[in-house]
Amino acid sequence: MARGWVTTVDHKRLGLLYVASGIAFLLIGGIEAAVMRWQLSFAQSDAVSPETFNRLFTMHGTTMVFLVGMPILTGFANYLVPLMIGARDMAFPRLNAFGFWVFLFGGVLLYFSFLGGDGLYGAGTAPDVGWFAYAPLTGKAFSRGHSTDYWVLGILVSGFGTLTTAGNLVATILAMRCPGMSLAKMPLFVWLMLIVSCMILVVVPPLTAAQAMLLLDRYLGAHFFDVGHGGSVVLWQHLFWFFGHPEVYILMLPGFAYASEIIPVFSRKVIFGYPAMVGATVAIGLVSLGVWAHHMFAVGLSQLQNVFFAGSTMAIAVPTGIKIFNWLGTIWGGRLQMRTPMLFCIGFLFQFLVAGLTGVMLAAASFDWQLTDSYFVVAHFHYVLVGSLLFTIFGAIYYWFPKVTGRMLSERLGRWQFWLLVLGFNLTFGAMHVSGLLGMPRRIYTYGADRGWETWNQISSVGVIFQVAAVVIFVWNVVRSLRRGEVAGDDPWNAWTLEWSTSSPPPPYNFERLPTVRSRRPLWDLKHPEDPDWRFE
Ligand code: HEM
Ligand SMILES: [Cu+2]
Repeated sequence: MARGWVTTVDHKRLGLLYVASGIAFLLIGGIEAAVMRWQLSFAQSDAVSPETFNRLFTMHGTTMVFLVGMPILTGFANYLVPLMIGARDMAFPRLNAFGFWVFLFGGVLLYFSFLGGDGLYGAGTAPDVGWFAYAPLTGKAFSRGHSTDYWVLGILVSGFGTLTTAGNLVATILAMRCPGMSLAKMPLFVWLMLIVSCMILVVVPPLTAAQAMLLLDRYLGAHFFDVGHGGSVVLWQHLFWFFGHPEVYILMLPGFAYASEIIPVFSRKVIFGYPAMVGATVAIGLVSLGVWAHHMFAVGLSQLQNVFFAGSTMAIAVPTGIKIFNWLGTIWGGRLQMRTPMLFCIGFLFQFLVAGLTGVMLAAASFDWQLTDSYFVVAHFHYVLVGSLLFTIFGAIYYWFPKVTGRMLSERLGRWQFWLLVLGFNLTFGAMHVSGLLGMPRRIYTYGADRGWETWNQISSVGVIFQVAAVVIFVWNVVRSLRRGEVAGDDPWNAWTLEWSTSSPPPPYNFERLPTVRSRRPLWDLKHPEDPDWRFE
């Protein structure tokens, strides 16, 4: 039984292994966040030492981005893309398995840092340089032990797995579609996974190259980032953020994909503006490669450079706005069914709007000069990564859980989870905007009682309690539903993409006979051959 999961090359099983690993790392990253929030709840607190706090935010940020966001998007893509395009598996099943185990090995290696090494300050040698590991902090002069090496090797190795799977997805989507499924008939989910995979293939190698340069600096006497010998610390920032900013879209676009599949089904309408949605995604993919230095407005780039990157960053709001407009256009006039997947998408729409607006504010270099490295920025990216991404991930789990397991998750528990998460999330990160505007810098392990930040930090920490309760209800809902959830049947939501044409769970070979597709709603065509021109139910 267990052996089957270790040796599997089946895309569905590998998809589930990715998602399960991502959720396990989410719980670990969540515990790290809760400990930080406990430390920051009171002024002058010494619940944890400054060194440990540095390791906590470094591991939290690194885990959430590389070991939560990445595997969960890869897992959903792995499970759903072959089913949605009418294929039996990915183009390269063995490479797919290789990709997963290499990814997991990288993640475990990163966490081995807590146990290994020189143990200078209690928490082993977990990395303490922040998730973007700026030079010269990462040089041997300031990072003597192996903590930074674990950060470099853990991400480099897991990144290799991510790269192979991205290549596999591109090959699968371009070469494995069933008869009749032209690019213009692909589900939006598949389009977004194609663009995300292309972005991964473009931006992960520069990060890998920068990490190799850092190892050469640390062990073979190179000077890439060593200003004393003609190197440049700003070079690291350019290389890291050339990866880092597209990375946040690599994380967020799958969330857009989940919403673009869920919102139409629960509005009983087709998506508004399919071509514009595809176009906007391509635009986001391209423009996001040209905004990276908005993370470096305070580094001392030239006026012209700052103006260019401020402009390009504001420009990305246009295609993103088109997407929000099209989701609202889909909901407008629809017969809404407020089931849990839809609730999470509605929550996403509101919180993503807040994230987008503060993003546009921070794109103005002069405004960013006041707030860069403050809790206003921490609030902004958590409205993206938690308020938007995590909400769409929960929506996606509630939507596709019946297909994967054959059982429904409890709607009642789902609603409790949703409303507790909305309350907790907005308390935690809403209050952080104020702490930031009041001047609280990020990455400080404590602060003076005279700063006026304590109340806002306590509101943030109380919010975490509600978030923890929501996650506990989620875990209980999954465990309970796996055993005695309502039987789902093949197509519980009356949807129209091909994964719902298979049994729940799908058979190992996916399709007895490969389907033939003649529209963007292949399952609807099968269910309603008499009504080829269906638009509204
Ligand atoms: C769910 C509850 C969460 C809470 C309470 C939380 C809390 C925090 C806190 C307190 C910090 C440290 C801020 C500082 O000292 O600078 C932080 C940093 C960060 N968080 Fe979260 N976080 C949560 C979820 C997430 C998620 C889901 C993601 C990404 C998917 C994420 C990504 C990050 C990143 C990238 C950093 C920056 C780390 C650094 O400065 O190196 N967080 N978070
Ligand atoms: Cu950015």
